[in-house]
Amino acid sequence: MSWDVRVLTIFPEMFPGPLGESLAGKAAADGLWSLRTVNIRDFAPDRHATVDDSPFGGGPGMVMRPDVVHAALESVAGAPGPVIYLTPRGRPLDQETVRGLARGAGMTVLCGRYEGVDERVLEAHDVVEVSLGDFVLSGGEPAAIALIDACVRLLPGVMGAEESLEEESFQAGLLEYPHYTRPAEWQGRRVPEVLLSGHHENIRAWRREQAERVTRERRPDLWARAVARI
Ligand code: 9WO
Repeated sequence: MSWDVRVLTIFPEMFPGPLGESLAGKAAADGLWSLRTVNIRDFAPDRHATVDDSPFGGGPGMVMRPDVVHAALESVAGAPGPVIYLTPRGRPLDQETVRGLARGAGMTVLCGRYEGVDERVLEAHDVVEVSLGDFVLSGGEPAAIALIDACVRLLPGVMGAEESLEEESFQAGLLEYPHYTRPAEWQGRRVPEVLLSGHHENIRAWRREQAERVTRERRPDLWARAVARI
């Protein structure tokens, strides 16, 4: 069973982009997931393939037309999984949501441009609005690539060693501990002795402490949630 993504965009050339390389690219070649782009412009009724119009009420910029976006969404009707619209207005994405999406059959990702999509088409299609953070891009496409990447790496068979995912659940809700590789001394900076000791229990404890320290210092919001869970 394959995990299938549809991406609705006026820039289909942006895909697969980074998703054609590395882990995700190999997983697609192995048939573990698939990506189909739908060019929203193909659904514009007029000769000039207009997808946007000026906002009612005035103001700057342009809005994606509901009829055109609706026709593009209708072309993938019945496909499994939610329709996700990537926007700074959306619910902040977290790893739990990513896990839920990866466990499902796939998703449809709607990429907006300009000032966004006419609100009525989002309502009519039960679109789920998702944000990757408090910043504004020029369009949803780079966010779509990030979201798909986060899901694909969790699909069964994608990460060769399941160890990495086990480690991830051990660290659940915490930020990464510091990593080191050879040489043991680089530009006068030593790797923490415990990591050279071969004492696996101490190493595990040290990494846990470090993950907790980094989380406490940098993300008090995550730390409060982690403490509540312990
Ligand atoms: C554009 C704009 C221009 C003037 C005043 C306000 C404005 N808001 C926007 C805007 O939010 N445009 C979005 C561009 C419309 C939806 C697609 N775009 C987008 C998605 N930008 N940033 C994202 C995004 C998606 C997920 N996580 C973070 C950012």
